[in-house]
Amino acid sequence: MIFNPEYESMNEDVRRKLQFARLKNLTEKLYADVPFYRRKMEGLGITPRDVRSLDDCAKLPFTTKDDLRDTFPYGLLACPRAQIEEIHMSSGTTGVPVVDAYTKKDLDIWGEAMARTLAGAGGTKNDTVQNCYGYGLFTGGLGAHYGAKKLGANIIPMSSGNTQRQLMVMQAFGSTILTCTPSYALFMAEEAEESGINLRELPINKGCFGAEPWSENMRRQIEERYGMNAYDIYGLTEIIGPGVAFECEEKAGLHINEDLFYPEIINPETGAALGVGEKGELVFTTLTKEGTPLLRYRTRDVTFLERGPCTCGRTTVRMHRLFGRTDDMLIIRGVNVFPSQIEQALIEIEGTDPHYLIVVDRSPGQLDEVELQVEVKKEFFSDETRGLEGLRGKIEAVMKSKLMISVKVKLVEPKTIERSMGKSKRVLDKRAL
Ligand code: DLL
Repeated sequence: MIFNPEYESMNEDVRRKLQFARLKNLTEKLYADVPFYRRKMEGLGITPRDVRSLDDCAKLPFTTKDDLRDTFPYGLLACPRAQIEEIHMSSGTTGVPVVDAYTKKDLDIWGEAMARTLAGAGGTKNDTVQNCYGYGLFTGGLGAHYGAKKLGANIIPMSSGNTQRQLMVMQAFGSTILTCTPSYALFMAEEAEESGINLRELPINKGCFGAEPWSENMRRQIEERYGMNAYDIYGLTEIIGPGVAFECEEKAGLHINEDLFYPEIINPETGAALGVGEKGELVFTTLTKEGTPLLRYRTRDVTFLERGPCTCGRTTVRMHRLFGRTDDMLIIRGVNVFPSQIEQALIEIEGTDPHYLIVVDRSPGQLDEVELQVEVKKEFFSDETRGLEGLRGKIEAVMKSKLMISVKVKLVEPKTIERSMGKSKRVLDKRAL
């Protein structure tokens, strides 16, 4: 079901007109009310009058994480403090606190964006959403909560953690939609199996997972273990939280709510615009936000955009599932490696679980060394050592051929790599210490 066909299935020309009108309005407002943006525009020698078409967005200044750090906490506020109803914050992987301050209208739009997301997964008012994203400053919990409310679904506000209770509630209330990080979904499945609960027999049949990188392999595992359809959902605190983009039942890229968030892809080194289909850094301009609107925010997330009709009937541009982030790209002996590539390579190797940790260190001889700790499936681990040695060699060979770097593989027993109830940590870079 398309939650809001008027906007989600809009004719492209009409949408571009709407986006342009909103962009124009936004630049005027920021120029008039936010000294930070007026200074930035003046620095480039432009005023809102120079924005004469949607493509002129490329003339506007970027906003970076450093800008957010420098203006923390209220420097980017575009409305009087009294109009703010709710504040969220994330310190993300980089430790820079980013703030989103929402007015009433911003909260309404957030609910709408997340209702579209849940509907994208096939959710309706007849569903019961078990929401295990963390409630609090993190945007996941309340974002999914407002979306489920707007959809008219029944909502169970679990927050993350207390897995046995999650499983009890899932059985007792017959939850049908699960919302949490993909790693927590897998962790819950492991606990369920250990407690003798067959998730496939429960009504739970769809899930909206995001907030961290995950792979097709993890999707397959979640779908099999729960007997559900698992969908990728994307968002970030700075832009609104979850609700920026979501997969529909086709699972062929994430539809961006582009009437609300205008996307661009740029070359992260030069800032130059890249075309549809070209991989680069994702940039967003918030088109309707009142509290903390952002112009051309550099997300550091790497993907490409796809236009063209989707069989679901939505006309919005789609982004490919994230390849990684420009700032968690590892440079190992000069070779660029994303953790997601390592995970992707692991998929093809039978006997491994999608739980891994990449430990990077620098040996006394000044060469970077990578140890890849990989969990082995229970059946494999109880096998004779010869089988394990073979598996280790196989993984090392696959890494070498796919990533062009040598990796030392350490096979570890099932459940030894730390599990996460929220975002999981995949890289331990000891070189920075
Ligand atoms: O994680 C918002 C969110 C909550 C999204 C719940 C989806 C579900 P932040 O804490 O600000 O916000 O982290 C944002 O997380 O820039 C990405 O690098 C990463 N991220 C979010 N969704 C995905 C995804 C929330 N589906 C940062 N795949 C973003 C990969 C994701 N990475």
